[in-house]
Amino acid sequence: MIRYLSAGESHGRGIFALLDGVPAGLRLAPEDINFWLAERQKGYGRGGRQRIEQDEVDVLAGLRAGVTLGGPLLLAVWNKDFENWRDAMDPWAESKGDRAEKVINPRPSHADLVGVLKYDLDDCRNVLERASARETAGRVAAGCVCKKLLGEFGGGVAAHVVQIGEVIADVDAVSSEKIHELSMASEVRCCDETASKAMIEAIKGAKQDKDTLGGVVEIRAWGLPPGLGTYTQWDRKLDAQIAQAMMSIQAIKGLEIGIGFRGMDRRGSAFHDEIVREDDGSATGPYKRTTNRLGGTEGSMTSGAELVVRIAKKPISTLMQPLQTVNIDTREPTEAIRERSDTCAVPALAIIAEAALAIVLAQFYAEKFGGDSVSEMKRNFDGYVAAVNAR
Ligand code: EPS
Repeated sequence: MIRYLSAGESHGRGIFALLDGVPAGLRLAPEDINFWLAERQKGYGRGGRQRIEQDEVDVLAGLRAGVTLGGPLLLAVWNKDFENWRDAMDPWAESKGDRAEKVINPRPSHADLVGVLKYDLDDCRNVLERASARETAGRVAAGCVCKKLLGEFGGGVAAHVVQIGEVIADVDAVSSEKIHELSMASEVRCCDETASKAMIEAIKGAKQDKDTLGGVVEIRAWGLPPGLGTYTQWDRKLDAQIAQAMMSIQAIKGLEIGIGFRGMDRRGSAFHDEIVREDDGSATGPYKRTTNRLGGTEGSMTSGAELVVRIAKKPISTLMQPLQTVNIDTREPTEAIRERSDTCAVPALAIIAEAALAIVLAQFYAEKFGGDSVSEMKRNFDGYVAAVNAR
């Protein structure tokens, strides 16, 4: 079973990802991870922090000569900004007890307020450091390992931005294999050129107005055999695990699989995907669908069709025109803290969500095909695909 856990604060020493259960024999190169870490830092609408960081992975355990050993992988992404925050964030330094240094004006919509109540803290910094989306650097590092594993079985994952604020892209005709190429040519990671320009204008406008913007990202995965996941138990359902992975990304407020909410004005006859048989011997099996409104899952298992997931990210809660809040010391009304932040981080979400989906899919591959070594998994995968194609 592949498990992902992370540790680390936004301005602490670094972000650490523990990826347990990766099979032995998976070949990795630094660029498999570093390329995507750098991509995560890009995107129009990012703030000053990304000029400080140059994220790179440091593999602390589980890898020898570029090949996984089968033990836990421990991945570190060191925070360069820690040096600027050493006084505030050093694990051993005496707290100065300086009231002015404490964050006591929680931001509406952030974890700040509920976090101090839940953990009995008197400083929102103790919450916001861990609640920060900086954690997603760890998720991307771990997700890149999982993407490499999927690649061993012909599986691919790609994500792109389909909405920022009021601007909605026209991307239904974009083939999944083209998503990386097209979205990387766009500063907002959107495959629709016209929409890209409008999105950039929208972000500029929001920044000028000291405001922030959210949006929607679509993630697609292809080359998946039918039958990953199960209908037999609630916590092993693929749809449920996808939702868990996606909704645990900071600031995500909505998710749909396939046409989801957008399809609810249709009758069943215009919604369900009809079944045909095409004997092409591929890993996705001989039974195809004439449409893909269900987004690649039936009964919470992959159907062999492309997996299509959309997630909605709310606008960032740190505003340069602060919203009303309450000072947790004086209990008086005040303005929320105004920390340096991003205007829009939806382009980065594409990279993060792609990685997060790869982790879930790798978990289900390991579950179905046995997870000790890549070679064993391949034998099991090939046997299963042959059996499915014989049906
Ligand atoms: C974040 C606040 C900002 C973002 C950060 C997430 O950080 P800072 O307070 O240092 O400016 O830049 O995202 C990252 C650091 C990152 O690497 O993605 C937050 O509060 O969630």
